[in-house]
Amino acid sequence: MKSRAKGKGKGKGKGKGKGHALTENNLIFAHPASLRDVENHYCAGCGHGIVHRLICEAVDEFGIREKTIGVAPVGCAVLAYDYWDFDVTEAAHGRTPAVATGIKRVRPDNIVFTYQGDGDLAAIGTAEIIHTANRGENITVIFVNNGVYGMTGGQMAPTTLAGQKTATTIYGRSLKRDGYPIKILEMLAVLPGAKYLERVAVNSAHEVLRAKRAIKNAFKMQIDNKGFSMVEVLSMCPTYWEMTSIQAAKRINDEVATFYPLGVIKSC
Ligand SMILES: Cc1ncc(C[n+]2csc(CCOP(=O)(O)OP(=O)(O)O)c2C)c(N)n1
Ligand code: SF4
Ligand SMILES: [Mg+2]
Repeated sequence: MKSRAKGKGKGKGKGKGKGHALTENNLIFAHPASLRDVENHYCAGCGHGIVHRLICEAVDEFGIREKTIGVAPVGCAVLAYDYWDFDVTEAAHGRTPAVATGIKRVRPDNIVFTYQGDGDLAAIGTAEIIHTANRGENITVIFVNNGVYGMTGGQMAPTTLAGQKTATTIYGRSLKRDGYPIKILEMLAVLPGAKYLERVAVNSAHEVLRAKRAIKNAFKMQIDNKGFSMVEVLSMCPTYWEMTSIQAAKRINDEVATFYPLGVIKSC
């Protein structure tokens, strides 16, 4: 995530002014103003950095940097606040939707989003995501599904595919022993409070563009006060999939997206 901008200011706001809106000076690609110029701590081929950037592009393009508040998770993205040059707070594991609810209710004019992994959202935070969606909170959830607990060593997550080997399923996930992988968006779709649900991936340039469009759609729902919006991003964890970056990107197409279909699950 090193940019071509000079300097390596770590302090909040030090990166200000280095970035440009994508349309400025006829630029078609530039470092987003909301993305701070810091060293990337993610593994090579990890999807988190791409998703971080897409959020920054959306924030910049909507011109909402001064009123955006992110809620960072526990997981590999625990340091998300280091990358974003807007307000970010941290929540206990799985509780980001509850924290975001509180912030949005007190400050309804702010744009509030959570950033969560699949362990965070679909395991320890199951109750929070269901009730937040069910209440129809006007927040946006960015859900990064990489099928494992990356931060703690690659254990099975609720989203781990049948047969997938992880640190805690060394012979592969057994449906009989471990149950079925959870399709969170399809589960939330039955709740009237959930207004916009889309699943995307970040394993190719084409999918990244679609992911950006979905993230922008989700933020727009909130800007227009339409209620709960969520984007699930199928993301690579080459380290705990024990693959090269290229193999991991291919696995999204070959295996992950065949179980978790891409596209809009619900929009109203
Ligand atoms: C209350 C609590 N329980 C357990 C943990 C340990 N823990 C930290 S991150 C994590 C899983 C994170 O996985 P995921 O949300 O999928 O994020 P990833 O690292 O894969 O992006 C767990 C179980 C914790 N920090 N706090
Ligand atoms: S362990 Fe996986 S999710 Fe965590 S930074 Fe590395 S590749 Fe990304
Ligand atoms: Mg994960």
